[in-house]
Amino acid sequence: MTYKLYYFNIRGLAEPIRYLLKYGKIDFEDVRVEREDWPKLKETMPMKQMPVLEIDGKRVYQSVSIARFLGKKVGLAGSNDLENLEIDSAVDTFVDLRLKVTAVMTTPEDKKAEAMKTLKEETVPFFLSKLNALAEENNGHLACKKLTWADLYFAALTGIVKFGAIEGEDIWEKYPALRKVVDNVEAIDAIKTWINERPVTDF
Ligand code: GSH
Repeated sequence: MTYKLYYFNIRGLAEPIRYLLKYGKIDFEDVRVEREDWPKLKETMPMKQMPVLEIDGKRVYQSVSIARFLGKKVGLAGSNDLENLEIDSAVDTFVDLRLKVTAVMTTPEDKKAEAMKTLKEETVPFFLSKLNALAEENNGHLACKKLTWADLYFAALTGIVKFGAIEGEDIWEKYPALRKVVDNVEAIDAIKTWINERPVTDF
């Protein structure tokens, strides 16, 4: 199978997919689309958005669906339906938070300060304390007491978590079990190597 991943030159929503491909030692072309080339390429994409993964010429989309597919492929899915439900619930909870964070990023300037205050003081603490409790129950993983694609999904998107931090605050101090999830993922050789070699981008 040949894999070609299309995304912008940022970690963003493609990074969980990159983590999973690297974890599974699956070769892929990491296409990083320049902003000026996007309007034309956009028209060729199934949902006019990225990330898009081209598998043997077929373009598939939706970052979570792709991560779930790759999770199965690389042995990071659950071992039964209930475990898969646990993984999906953890990922969907994190996606709820991600969407709230991006909503604030795109809030009109005159309402931004208020939206940011709610995000930092209410939304982020609510979601991260729930996810931290999950990580405590699961010994440093988000589900099933073992490494699953939910952990890679979360660890790859820590930029989102950090955006929700109060200025100057070390977010992990309050959520040590989540720090453990990230540490566990970043201790995997293939991920460590990728972090050292990937292009340096802001988010
Ligand atoms: N639900 C989609 C997924 O998870 O893959 C969201 C994809 C998405 O929002 N992509 C953004 C995009 O392509 C970048 S993060 N923006 C450019 C555009 O819409 O023109």
